[in-house]
Amino acid sequence: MNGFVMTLNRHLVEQERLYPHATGAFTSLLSDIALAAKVISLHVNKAGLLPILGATDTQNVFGEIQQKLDVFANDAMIRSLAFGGHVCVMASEENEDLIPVPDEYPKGKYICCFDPLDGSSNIDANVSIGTIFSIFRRTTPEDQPVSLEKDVLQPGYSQVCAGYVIYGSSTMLVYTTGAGVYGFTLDPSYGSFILSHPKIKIPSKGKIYSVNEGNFNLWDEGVQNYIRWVKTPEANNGKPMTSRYIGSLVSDFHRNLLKGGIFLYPADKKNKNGKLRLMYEANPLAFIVTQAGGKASDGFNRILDIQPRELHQRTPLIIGSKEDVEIAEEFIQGKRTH
Ligand code: P6P
Repeated sequence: MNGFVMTLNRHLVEQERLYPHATGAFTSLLSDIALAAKVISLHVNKAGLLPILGATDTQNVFGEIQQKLDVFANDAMIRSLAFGGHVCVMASEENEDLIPVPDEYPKGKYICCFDPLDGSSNIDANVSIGTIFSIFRRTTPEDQPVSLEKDVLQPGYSQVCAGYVIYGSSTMLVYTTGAGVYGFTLDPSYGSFILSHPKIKIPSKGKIYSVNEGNFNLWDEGVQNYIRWVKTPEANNGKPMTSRYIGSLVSDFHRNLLKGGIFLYPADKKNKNGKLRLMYEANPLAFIVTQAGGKASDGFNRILDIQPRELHQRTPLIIGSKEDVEIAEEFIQGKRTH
């Protein structure tokens, strides 16, 4: 039909119709996240003009100086999710403890874990940044208090939805509910996310490797051997692979999702469990890449199979094209050295 655009809301309603017993709560929850994304996008894109640049004098749970914009983004996510009334608790990279839903709002059956503005150290340099989110369904009865262990610390394979928003040359929202990966681009003239990338599939083998090579001397030998190998003609049909590293997880991941390739943040002598967080970085991206035909592991185990022990748990992350991840795993596991 002329003039018909598939907006995120229309797509969600279309997906909801596939489930006769759906109540619409999930559709509304995703819309709450999309609203927060639009608010954050507006501020990210005006960061240079609004008194919102630069660091605050507060630190997050990791002792990282909070950029004003990530405090704003965190508040935007919390307010939109709490008001929407579809979550029973929230977890954010910026908050040490679980975030309860204020008593004045209804509580729903979902849990949302999120990194409100990943890569925020790049804000002042105008580098693309992103919001990452992961949604679980609560497992305990609604008349009982929410349980950190049973409701929140669920393994990645229990996610009912995962997605990210990338604030770049355009603002895109990419998500999966386990029935494929869909990408929507924000059209400011509509104020809506429009379906631009239906059924995203990651190439089985890529030409790009993405890692912070400044950590080379801190890595285990297996990782060092793999990064030596990617520079040999054997790695990419007679040529070395190409190095691309933005230093913003959502940007590096999104590029590889569309073009193919591998992103690594391995454990090292400085970060013994890696730097990235399981619950709101590795798990959601692992769900997405798996749905797109790729793979995500810590070098030994599927990310989605890891049983979380604590909210802000870190994990090594090897993620991207299936063949690339499997080759990297062989090196990391010592099964090959060249
Ligand atoms: P490094 C940004 O600070 C972040 O959390 C991710 O977005 C990014 O992939 C990683 O850290 C970059 O870390 O140590 O290479 O600067």
